[in-house]
Amino acid sequence: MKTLKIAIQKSGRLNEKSVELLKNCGLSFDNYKSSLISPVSNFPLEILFLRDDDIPEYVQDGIADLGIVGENVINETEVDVAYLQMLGFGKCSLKLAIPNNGKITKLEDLNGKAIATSYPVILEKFLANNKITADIRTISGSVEISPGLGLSDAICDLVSTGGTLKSNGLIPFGDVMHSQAVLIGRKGEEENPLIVELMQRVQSVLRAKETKYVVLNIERKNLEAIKSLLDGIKSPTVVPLADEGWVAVHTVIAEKDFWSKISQLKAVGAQGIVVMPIEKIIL
Ligand code: PRT
Ligand code: ZN
Repeated sequence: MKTLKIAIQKSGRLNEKSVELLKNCGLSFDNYKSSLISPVSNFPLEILFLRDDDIPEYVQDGIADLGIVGENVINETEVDVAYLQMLGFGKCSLKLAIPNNGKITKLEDLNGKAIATSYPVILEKFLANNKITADIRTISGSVEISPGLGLSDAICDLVSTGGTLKSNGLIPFGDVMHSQAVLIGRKGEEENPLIVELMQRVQSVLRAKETKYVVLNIERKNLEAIKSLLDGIKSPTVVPLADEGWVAVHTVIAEKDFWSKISQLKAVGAQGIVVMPIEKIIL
């Protein structure tokens, strides 16, 4: 079977998490910063390390079969690729931002203004959808300093913590798009058995990330109360303890509900709660 190629960012914000995801999928490869391509020793796959901007086109054109890249880059390059899996990292928003001087107060105030961005394609569509005509100034980096230099009246840039906007005296002024890293492939190739196998591995890693394994002790008489609180993979595993009145309950809990679930479990008498990370969940 033909060896697959997956393109990931060579260095930058998505590199570490992309490598970690592939390693957690059980793929064994060297992550040398100097190499552009790294063979996987235990799966028919090669990893291409690229600038993120090139990844969508490489996948669309078939140079790579798969890629991991931010949705913002996919939209900006206007490629036609299949979204195989949202990956939940690299989260950010493409936002409009303005100087805090009160000159712009509503979206229509951007008419006739200059907006600096590295995302002219996305911004142009957003402005057209909102019937705004502005002068888009494309800048490849340090967009946030352009209002201060008098180069623009507003900016449109990626924001995660908001710290960069704040330190440049800018305030967020509306979301253009939300973005996160996504695993992409070529359209029509989704049934390739190697891609299917890899997708199963990716999904089992993501599922495990979203859950914790929990073991707790409870008096047998409180077991029903606890069962109704738990929505594990199937019904929880119940193991008798040496003391006949007590049992140990093993289950998984969704990370997002974790703290509220733990207090509910304690409220119905759970004791000795042990929480462990899960490596993979294969359904
Ligand atoms: O070299 P290469 O071209 O591969 O990398 P790059 O420099 O183009 O991209 P990189 O590594 O900066 O970002 C890769 C991807 O990470 C982006 O395409 C987004 O999908 C995602 N991402 C997530 C971000 C951010 N968060 C982010 N905060 N990309 C950039 N930023 C920048 C933003 O441009 C601004 O300068 O961080 C600054 C704002 O951050 P806060 O935390 O101060 O708000
Ligand atoms: Zn880039």
